[in-house]
Amino acid sequence: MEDKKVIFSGIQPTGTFTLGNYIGAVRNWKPLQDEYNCIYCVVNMHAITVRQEPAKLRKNTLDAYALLMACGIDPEKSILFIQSHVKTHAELSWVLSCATQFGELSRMTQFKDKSKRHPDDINAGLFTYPVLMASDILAYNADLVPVGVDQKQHLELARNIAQRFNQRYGELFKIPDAYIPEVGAKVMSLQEPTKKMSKSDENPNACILILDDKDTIIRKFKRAVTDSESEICYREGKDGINNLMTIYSSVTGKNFDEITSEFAGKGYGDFKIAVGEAVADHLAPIREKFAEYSADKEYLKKCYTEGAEKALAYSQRIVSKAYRKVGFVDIK
Ligand code: AQP
Repeated sequence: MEDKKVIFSGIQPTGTFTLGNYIGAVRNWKPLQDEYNCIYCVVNMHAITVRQEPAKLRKNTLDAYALLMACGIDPEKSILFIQSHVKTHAELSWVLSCATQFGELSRMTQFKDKSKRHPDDINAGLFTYPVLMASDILAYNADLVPVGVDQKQHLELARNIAQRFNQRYGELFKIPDAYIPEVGAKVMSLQEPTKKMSKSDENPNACILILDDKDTIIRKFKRAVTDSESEICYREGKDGINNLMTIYSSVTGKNFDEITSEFAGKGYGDFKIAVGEAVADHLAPIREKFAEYSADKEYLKKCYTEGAEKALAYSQRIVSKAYRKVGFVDIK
């Protein structure tokens, strides 16, 4: 790979990506491919921190891979792979977990949220999830990590782990920076706009999936929870409208003042339909490309096999150094 800065990011195959995953993270991955060495991953090992049905996980993983390609990730330009194909992630994760404190992991809000949502399965993997995420990033010595704002806390922990390792054993890891978009870093649920939009939300009207058809998208936006006022402007307390403005701004490129002028004198109903149409039109080409890529199983297999080979070769160098630094004996 050329001597450019390195980007790493991943997405869980826990279902079809939401508009939140797309606006907050994945849409930003494509333009970065020209300027950086990009390494993108379907993080299926993270997905099993919440119970998954094996056949569904397998399908969701391949769909997520095809969806990333449909979102413009080019496996010729970037390293695009499936996490469980590359053993270095789990290997480094063990080493880094011995450089992570129980107290640090206990403070992670995602752990607290997911433990509440799955009280019958608060497994150790859910607790150590951020260590595996740190390994994903540090195994490639990534400079930048494009994520939604909800992942900022995990990224800060990855930085702390890297610093601690370097202090203990000598310089090895780069300290990665977050790359968070200005607009759309957190897309909220359409039904509870104080909560983030999430793939695993049980209410299907709460999130737009990027493979939803136009009618479904418009119907969900029409049902979006707003407030009892009528003015379309971005203001504290107007969580529902703020969220719709954020989404509309992300897909049209218009700023909040322009949106307020465009809809002056119009009602929430008109605005919701306009947002729905803009989103549906924006996502239509992704749906078409997804149908193409997911139908060509041989091509997909070739891409993820080559992606895994490149990812392994790349990360092996760094993980071997980490093994040596902690005092593990070389085999050759
Ligand atoms: N609502 C959101 N707004 C902005 N960005 C978001 N991301 C997720 N939700 C939003 C970003 O999407 C990337 C991939 O996320 P993930 O699949 O690794 O896990 P997640 O953050 O836990 O996403 P979900 O949709 O909420 O999945 P489930 O329901 O399975 O837990 C990340 O960069 C994230 O910031």
